Amino acid sequence: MSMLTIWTLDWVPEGPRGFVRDLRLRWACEEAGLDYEVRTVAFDDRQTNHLARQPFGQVPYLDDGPMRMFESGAALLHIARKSDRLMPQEAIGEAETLQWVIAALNSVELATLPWWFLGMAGTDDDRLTGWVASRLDHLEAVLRERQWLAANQFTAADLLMADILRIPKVRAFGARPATEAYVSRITDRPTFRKAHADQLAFYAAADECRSASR
Ligand SMILES: N[C@@H](CCC(=O)N[C@@H](CS)C(=O)NCC(=O)O)C(=O)O
Repeated sequence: MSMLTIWTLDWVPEGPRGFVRDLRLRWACEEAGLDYEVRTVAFDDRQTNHLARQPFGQVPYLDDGPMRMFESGAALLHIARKSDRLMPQEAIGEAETLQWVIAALNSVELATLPWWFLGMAGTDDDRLTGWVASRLDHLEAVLRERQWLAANQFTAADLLMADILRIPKVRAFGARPATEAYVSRITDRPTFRKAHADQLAFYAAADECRSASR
């Protein structure tokens, strides 16, 4: 099996550290027990320096032998297909996992990300806040009834949903005990802790390179 290569930015400011989405892929590889390396593209001219690989000038993107992918959700599913620790191989479990991966991206992050972004810019919008509250309340009702989203086991869907929900502003928004227990349980996994620590260490080392070269 070829070594997976996860591409990310060679440096980012403090704010996004621990949240750059290469973490989703590092974490998935850790869960699946797959070998991977992390390679970088320059932060400084990121808008244009890798458009051939990621048409929006973003990261992460993934190489798997001759295969090239962008979008963290797509790359996560690609990795997940390699291991039943992330995606059950039987049809119903696989369908449930796919469904909840798309729900995480398209029903939860679709609301939380612009809400977070507008909040950072100081232009909160009450309608958006209400929409986020509604999505999180519905999810809370689901998580009150079960430990995992799909197939009665931890899957790529939990990895992704927890990664979306662990954003501090989302986590602090209202009391949703089942959701909080879910996020805590999942981010307590040694695989998450390793991927997270590795990303922080990677950018700490990048600070040193950057200050030495300036
Ligand atoms: N939908 C994309 C979003 C990727 C994304 O937001 N990447 C951020 C890092 S986590 C980025 O590259 N930001 C730099 C920029 O947009 O200039 C995915 O999930 O892969």
